[in-house]
Amino acid sequence: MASVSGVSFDKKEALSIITVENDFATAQITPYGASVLSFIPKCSGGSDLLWVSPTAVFNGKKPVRGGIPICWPWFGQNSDNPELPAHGFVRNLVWNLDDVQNLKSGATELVLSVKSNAKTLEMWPYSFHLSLTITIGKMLSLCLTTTNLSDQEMVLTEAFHSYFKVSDAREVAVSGFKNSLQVDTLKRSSPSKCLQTDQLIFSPPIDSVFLNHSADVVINDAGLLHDICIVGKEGSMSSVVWNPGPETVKGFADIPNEQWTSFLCVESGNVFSDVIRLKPREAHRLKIRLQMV
Ligand code: TA6
Repeated sequence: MASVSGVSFDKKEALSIITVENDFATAQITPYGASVLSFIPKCSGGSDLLWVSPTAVFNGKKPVRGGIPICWPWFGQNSDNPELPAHGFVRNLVWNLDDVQNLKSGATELVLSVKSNAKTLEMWPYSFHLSLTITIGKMLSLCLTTTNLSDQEMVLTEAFHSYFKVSDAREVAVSGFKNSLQVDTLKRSSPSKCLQTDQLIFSPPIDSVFLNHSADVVINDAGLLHDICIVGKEGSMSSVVWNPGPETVKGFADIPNEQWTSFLCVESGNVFSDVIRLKPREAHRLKIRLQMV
């Protein structure tokens, strides 16, 4: 691939790292899982929108803890076979970098893709093509396109599992959930509730799925003096809010115990009952735009 100004290639342990620097932002992406690891808008004074654990592993054997891993073609445990990897298998695959270009706007666009092979067909019996278009501009835009190349209907769930850097997960205000159906997965026995208020009141741990939810979400972080906005979503009917809190974090080898306050996952996609059904040759696009204001 011809070199593109502002785009450089490096390695961190076993992983390739692509660094993009343009007039709007600096970003880092690894083809391992097509995960965006860093997005620092020029206007942020050097603050990263995303969080990566200081003890994340870059050995290519497990997803990097942080950034934006892609959960696909199932979110959480596979309901038919709990032995299969949680959150699907594409976050553990090295994606192909199909294209990198600087757009007329000054933004930089990367396209990465992955397709079915003998190993994926053993775990999930559908031929597919999956591509991720990443646009680094004033906003970070991600568009995940699933194409069903099999001759059967494909049923899947998916999410951008975004880890946002926050000043303190106990102090941020998260809004945009009015009228969505909250499923509190930490209290499986309790009924789901319809959130009447815009603002989510919580104290970690939290692991909640919001169904019937396509609205913008704002994380108001008074400590970092900015808002993180997830705006203009397309093809997304669910959100997930997750933070392990002070006890559950101890079970994560790649998160230092005291670091649970430093991030909040607010994920966008289609999970639980919000499944995507694709007929042969049909495609689905899941799109998000992230911005710091
Ligand atoms: O999205 C929330 C969640 O599914 C939690 O239940 C949780 O444990 C987490 O994602 C992290 O999952 P992982 O497989 O990356 O360790």
